[in-house]
Amino acid sequence: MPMPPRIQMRLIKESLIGKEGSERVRILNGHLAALPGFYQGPYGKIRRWLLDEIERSRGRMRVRHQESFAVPKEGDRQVALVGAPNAGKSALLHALTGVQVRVAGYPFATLKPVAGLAWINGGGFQLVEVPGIIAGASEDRGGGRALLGIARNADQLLYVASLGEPVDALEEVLTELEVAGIDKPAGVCLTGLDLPGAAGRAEAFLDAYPGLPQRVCSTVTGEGVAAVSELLWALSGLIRVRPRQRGVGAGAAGPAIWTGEAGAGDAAGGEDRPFALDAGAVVTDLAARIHKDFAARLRHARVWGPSAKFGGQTVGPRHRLADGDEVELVLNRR
Ligand SMILES: Nc1nc2c(ncn2[C@@H]2O[C@H](COP(=O)(O)OP(=O)(O)OP(=O)(O)O)[C@@H](O)[C@H]2O)c(=O)[nH]1
Ligand SMILES: [Mg+2]
Repeated sequence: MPMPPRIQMRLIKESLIGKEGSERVRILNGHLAALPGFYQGPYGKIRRWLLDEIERSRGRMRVRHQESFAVPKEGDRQVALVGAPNAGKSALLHALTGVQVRVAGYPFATLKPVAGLAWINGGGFQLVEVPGIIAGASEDRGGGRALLGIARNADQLLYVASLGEPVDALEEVLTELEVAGIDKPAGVCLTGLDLPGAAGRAEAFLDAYPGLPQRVCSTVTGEGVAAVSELLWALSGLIRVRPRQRGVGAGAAGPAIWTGEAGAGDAAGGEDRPFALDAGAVVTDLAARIHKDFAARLRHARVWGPSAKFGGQTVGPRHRLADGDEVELVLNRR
């Protein structure tokens, strides 16, 4: 004689209190086996709930049992997108990189890190969505240690918070990273600029976190997304250097002059595509970046821009470049 469904559901829930992981799944499977074989009505409902709960418990197990989520680095900088559940991290990742991810109006839609590559001013930024950080993450709550490990491994952080969520949601996340001792160049992206009352709410965030550079955007309309890219660039400390355009090529007898024509080097994508280099980079670093042979063939360079004393100054391979420079490389012929 089966129990009334409501009582059965209550007993099932009671039996699950404090049970996690494989033990929880085992108990759920036990209930499933003991359930009267109705697929409709109240017992059908319990059956579906049990099946869903098994799925959810397995999902949480995958997160918890993963010791490390290290994402191999690509590009010039790896950026961890860190925030509370439902902050808009996936939507932002999609807006910045075009990568297809699950965007959903419920928390914990993302359970594993997801990465995408964004090109900003000629620099490759690998954005990694860290699944939602909850209070207690630094003590491994919700598999928090592995999640925080992603942020620890990244070069810079972008905190993500929604203008539709309480201002405190971000506070919890910041606290967990602080407790975990993670300190990187960081900024904040507030999503939901299209929501009613967003401007006023953005001010409340600004007041609450004055120490962090903040940008607001809408992943729905795209407004403000470009400014978020610029923030990532500013946090990176990279400099951008352009190949100098020339009207005429070098004579066949003279040295080869690289002016950035498409096809001149493996990495030269277009006519005046900038190259992103680490601050402190010298002319040889630029040459090596453009083509693997160029550093060895480099004779000297001519520079226009902030690092040059005058436009077209001839400089040696060890000349230190600056953001906004234009450079012409003079190479020995092969
Ligand atoms: N109106 C509006 N909604 C947004 C914006 N950005 C994200 N959302 C919505 O916010 C919800 C959560 O977005 P997600 O990108 O899935 O959030 P998440 O931080 O990845 O969430 P988890 O992976 O579950 O931690 C979804 O319903 C999105 O459609 C925005 O700029 N404007
Ligand atoms: Mg997500």
